[in-house]
Amino acid sequence: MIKSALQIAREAYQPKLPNSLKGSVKIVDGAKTKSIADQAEIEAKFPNTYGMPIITFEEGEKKDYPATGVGVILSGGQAPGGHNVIAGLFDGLKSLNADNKLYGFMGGPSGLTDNEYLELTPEIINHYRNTGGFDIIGSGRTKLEEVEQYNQGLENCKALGITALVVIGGDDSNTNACVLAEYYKSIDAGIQVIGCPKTIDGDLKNEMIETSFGFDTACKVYSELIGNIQRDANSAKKYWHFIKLMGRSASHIGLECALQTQPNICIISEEVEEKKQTLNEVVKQIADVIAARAANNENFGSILIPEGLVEFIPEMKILMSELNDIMAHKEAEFVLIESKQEKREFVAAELSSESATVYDSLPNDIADQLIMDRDPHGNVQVSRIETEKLLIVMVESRLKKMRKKEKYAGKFAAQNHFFGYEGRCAAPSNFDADYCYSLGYTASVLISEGKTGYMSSIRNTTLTADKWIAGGVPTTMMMNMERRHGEMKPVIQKALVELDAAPFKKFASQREDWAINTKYIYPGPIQYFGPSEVCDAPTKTLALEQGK
Ligand code: FBP
Repeated sequence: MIKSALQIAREAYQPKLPNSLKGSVKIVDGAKTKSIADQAEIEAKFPNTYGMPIITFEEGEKKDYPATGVGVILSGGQAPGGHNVIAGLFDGLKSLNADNKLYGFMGGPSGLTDNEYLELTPEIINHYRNTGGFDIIGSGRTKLEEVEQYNQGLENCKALGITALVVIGGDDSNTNACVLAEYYKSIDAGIQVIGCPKTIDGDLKNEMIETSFGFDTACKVYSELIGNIQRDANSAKKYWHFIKLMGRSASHIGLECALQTQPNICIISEEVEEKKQTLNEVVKQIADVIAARAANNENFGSILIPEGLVEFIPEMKILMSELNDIMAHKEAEFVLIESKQEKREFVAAELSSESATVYDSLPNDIADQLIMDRDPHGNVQVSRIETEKLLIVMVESRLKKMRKKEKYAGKFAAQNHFFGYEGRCAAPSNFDADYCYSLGYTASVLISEGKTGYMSSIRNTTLTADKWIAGGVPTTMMMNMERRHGEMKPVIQKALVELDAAPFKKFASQREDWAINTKYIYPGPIQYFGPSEVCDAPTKTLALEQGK
């Protein structure tokens, strides 16, 4: 493989570890835990893994550990730093016993059931240290949730001498990992299961999981791109840039990028829902800022739009939930229809009259995108809905009406962008490189101590890495009961943007100024070498959440 000079220099980077992981480790048990809600139901579903204590590590005495095999799985969308979780896990396992073996299951969770694996050697691992991507073993979105899959996985693990699995995934994958841990424990299978918190979306976080890995790097990449676009906008002074950002339902990415770049507008879906704003109200809010800037002769600007926005607009939420039901229950009839127009007519006839009116009012492209294939959870794939284009069309039409009423006298030309895939496989920032390596290393310690049903946890992440607190948190602790596919299920609670927390408050206190007065920040590219304040800083979200 031909490598760039940066890649070669980056390979030599030694990720920083918390002090407690630098030598032999002692496990310290904290108080017993309970789930964040629905305690009785969650305890009944997880009799073997509920209530376990939070674990922290301290420096300890050297111990001998028997050699074993461990399997690792990458699950879901890519996030910068996945390779470093595997490198940290590998180095941790080898430091415990040089004969330990690490197997990567290929292409996501299906690798476990299909018995597709690769033994990870030092040569392979070295090649991927501090690189972005999940290509070392690949990832996938197959869900492990059937007993037959668990038993097949068990058989495959036994044949390889594997006694522990590490699942690197988001909230759903970690929920499934915990169900697997519970099942293996209930049948005394001799396989531990440990999770690692991954997702650029930033929505897998709580008191014990301060951030999911990849969020830091992805936001820094998007912020660099937004900054570049803002500088272009401020130079040419002729375009409004509508920028949709990945992140699924939650607006964490949008909020973080807004804090880093100070755009003219950033829509936060959670606020739209809280205020019960209609689509027309969101459009009005944007058009009013455009008109106000035009009055100052500034016919340009930047607008950040979270990809999940449409799900939070009340009338669209109802429409999408009705569409999900129609797609689930009428799939057999629906797939036989060939033309897009007939498909639209078919679903429109099945909708309630209110939702049919909303559906009919949408441009055809958007109406088509709303009835595309669902994801494995039966939901609309929000990354494929071109909300940024929908808003441009609607804003343009509103501005025309405002012009007639002499409430707008500017020029409007728009460019649309969607940033998502650009940031998911970027070379991890120092923060993500260190955080991920520590998460993987932590998983190796949890395994050596016989733990199962835990997630690797690294806290105090706004301090320097040597002061980070490493340990394990029982996954059941993060769960509540939610309706999925018409049934109540135990799941890790997704973290949405909290409107009363410091990151949103900081944004809300400044956005009116940013809207009218051009106060753009141009963050520039991620720096890997140089002063710590430039290279190692965590996200603004994390810093504000921790009172920094
Ligand atoms: P995960 O939740 O699996 O980490 O994936 C995050 C994400 O990048 C979302 O932001 C986005 O909506 C989705 O994946 C896109 O999925 P796909 O990679 O299947 O297009």
